[in-house]
Amino acid sequence: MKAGLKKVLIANRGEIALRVNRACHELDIPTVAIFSEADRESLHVKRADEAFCVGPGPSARSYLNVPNIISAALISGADAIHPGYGFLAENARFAEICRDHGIAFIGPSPDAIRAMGDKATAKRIMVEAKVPVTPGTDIVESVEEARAFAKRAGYPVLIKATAGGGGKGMRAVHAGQELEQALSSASSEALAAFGDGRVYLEKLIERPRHIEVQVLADTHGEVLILGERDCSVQKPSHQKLIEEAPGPRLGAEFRRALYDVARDAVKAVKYVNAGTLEFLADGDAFYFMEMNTRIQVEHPVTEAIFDIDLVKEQLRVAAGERLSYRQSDLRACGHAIEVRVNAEDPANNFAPAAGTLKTVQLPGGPGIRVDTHLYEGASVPPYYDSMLAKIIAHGRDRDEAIARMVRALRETVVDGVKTTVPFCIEVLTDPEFAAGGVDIGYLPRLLARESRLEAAAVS
Ligand code: MV4
Repeated sequence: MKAGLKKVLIANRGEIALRVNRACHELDIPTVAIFSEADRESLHVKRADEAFCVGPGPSARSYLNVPNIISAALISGADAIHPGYGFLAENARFAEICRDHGIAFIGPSPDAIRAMGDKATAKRIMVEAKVPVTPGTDIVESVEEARAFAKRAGYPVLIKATAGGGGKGMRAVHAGQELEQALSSASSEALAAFGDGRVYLEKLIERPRHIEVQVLADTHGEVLILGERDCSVQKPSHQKLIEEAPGPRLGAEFRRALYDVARDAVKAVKYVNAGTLEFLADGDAFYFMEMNTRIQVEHPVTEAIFDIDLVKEQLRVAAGERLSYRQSDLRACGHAIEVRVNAEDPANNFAPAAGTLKTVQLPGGPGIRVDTHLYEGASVPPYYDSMLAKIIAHGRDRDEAIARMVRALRETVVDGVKTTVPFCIEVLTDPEFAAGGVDIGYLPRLLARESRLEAAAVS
């Protein structure tokens, strides 16, 4: 079935640009790539039907260069832009500019992006929709207000920047005497990073899991809940390293409640296209954290267990068509795990590494999907994020998915830069991970344990 889009400009690079290109070509839609001067030789440029250079290496001058990207769309006659993730994907103003130029932004409305981008506003909307949120305040205007909440809720509390998300501008506060200083430093950090220093407070949930729900909605009122992913294995910098679907060791009751809430949330935001609701899970309770208004890096684990192509559905929705599934058509099957292969050194705080790739041997075989722009001889420019590949393992159950992933990681050879592959093998073969249901402190604890062992070995 052909989605009613004439031509799609892909406003991104790397594996996600290739991912979008594949969905377009399966639907017979011609594609336009954009690239920076550092990406001339990239696969996403070769695979697209046309390509435009939009500026020099640094993202600010190329992949974030709105006038050049819009010009490329207009010159090529593209009637839609897929933003991928990162870059302009959650920029409400960019979505508006697309619309004002008669170009469909493949994502939700500018209003939904804007509302969810402001974390305090998002929470307010969710409270209104009876979605459970972490006990907390709206924007705090004074230290007294913050102190009153902390007294009521009890320490520890967490200061969050409303313009933040993903952990930027966050401060945990364990006692009253730290509060004033933490408020002012969180606020200055947020002001410097986002141009918005407004902060709010929440009760700090200790040792939660990160559980997120994939949703998909069309312009005809159909809402699909595509299960959950557990993304608790995150680096101390809040970047995800390993994600899986379904979430291990969650009860049927928990899931039912979570999906009901997710449906209410989607309707409250009048959300259209693909999105993700992030929750903190604490035992039987869960609390809305934020909503990501884009396709996410880890979407393939959901695709694996539901046997669905989320990006093709995004294209259909953007063309005003109906989703090709109903909720009753969808049944999760088996278990999927994704590992991010990053050009970074886990032993050195995951410091990113740039360079030229020598040997590249990617895994395959039963249950393995590899999404990557890597090839032998490719350069890894210093300008962009360090993700080189995603390996996704699907099995009948979690044990089979883990066994397939470990086997696939052992097949993987990437020479020329340090990668996260050996470290991910360690995690996947760790009995604590194998047991399932680790919390967000798991990876930082593992790293601390390893650096202690390291220190003991050299002393
Ligand atoms: C929290 C929390 C504990 N309690 N909120 C991290 C990024 C941003 N999305 C919100 N985050 C957190 N919010 C309350 N009230 C702990 C985190 C958090 C976290 C959440 C998910 C995955 C990894 C994390 C690592 C550190 C902190």
